Amino acid sequence: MNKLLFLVTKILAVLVLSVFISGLSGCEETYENTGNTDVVDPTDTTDPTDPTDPTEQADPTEPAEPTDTTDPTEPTEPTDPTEPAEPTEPTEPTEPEDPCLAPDAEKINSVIIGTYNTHLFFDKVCDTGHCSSSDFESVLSDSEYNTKVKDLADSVKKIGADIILLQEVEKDSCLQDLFGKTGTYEDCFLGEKETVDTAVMTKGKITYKNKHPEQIECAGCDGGKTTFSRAFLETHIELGCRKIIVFSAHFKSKADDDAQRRLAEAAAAAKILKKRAEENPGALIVMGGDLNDEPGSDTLKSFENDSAFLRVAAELSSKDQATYYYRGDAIALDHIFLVKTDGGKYKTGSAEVVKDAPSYYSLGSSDHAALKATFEF
Ligand SMILES: [Ca+2]
Repeated sequence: MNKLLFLVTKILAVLVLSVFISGLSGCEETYENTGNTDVVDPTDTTDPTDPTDPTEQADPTEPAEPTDTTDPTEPTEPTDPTEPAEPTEPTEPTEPEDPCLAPDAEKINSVIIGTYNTHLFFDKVCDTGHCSSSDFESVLSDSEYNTKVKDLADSVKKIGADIILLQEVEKDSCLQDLFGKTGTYEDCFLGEKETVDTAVMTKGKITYKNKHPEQIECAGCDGGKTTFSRAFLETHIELGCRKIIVFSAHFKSKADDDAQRRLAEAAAAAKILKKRAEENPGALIVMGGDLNDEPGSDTLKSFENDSAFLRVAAELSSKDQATYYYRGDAIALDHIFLVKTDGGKYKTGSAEVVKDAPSYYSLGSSDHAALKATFEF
């Protein structure tokens, strides 16, 4: 009985071992045939690597069948007309639009324009090489320069213009310091040409600048030509959805006089202003500055005798027009002219000389008073 039990146990052990050995062989084949989980018959003698074998299940190098998991019912159809190819085109919507072109754009109804001769607004460097007390250029100490900048900023704030036209500014750094100290403007430009120059500070944005360095007609000059003595500074300004063209002028001084040149400057300026009005009938066009001559003079007649222009201070008494005190007389040397267009008009009664006191004809550290006026659209 024990012998029989031993024999049966032995036969079973042989069978188990046989099954175990054939199992090991199947793992190898299954591994080689990646993706095919069928159990390989251990008795099958067919070479699994033979590609001609019709019983071959899956070539591991053939990716088509097992890797294709695309579900044909998935909504990846690209021909759907509702699938928007349009929104990917960003050029149209991102194009910057001028907000002033919108029907409900807020436009300003009026603007204040002023002019102010800053009086020899020099810095701390001797740029001409001639800076003695008898020379034109002076050199300021640190504290003198800081005082000058602060004083001019106070004066400019007192004038309270949206656009201020300046004269006698030496350098762009001077203008930048005044611009920063004043703190109420958004753009500025210096018409650099001579030792001291014309400039503009404005709210809004300057879109065009022209210093007018060109030759101008001068009947009384040698060769019949001359130039503006300082830049006849033209700037185009966008402010409150309005187009405003301003000119800052500083004609030839009567000290070391050259009346012919001053006359030529006035005639050339009038010509340029009328041309701009033709080209920009919808713009407000204003010229202001130190024209170094009085109402009724030959210089001023270039504008006063032409119906294209309006001298805004003409409605004031001669005393109230005065911006300068010269040898016992209060005289008007600083002027603002409107160039008549459909783009804007002078607000009657708004012209005002800004000065330190009624009996004074100057403002702050300058030897000139300022002039300002309001224009309506
Ligand atoms: Ca200097």
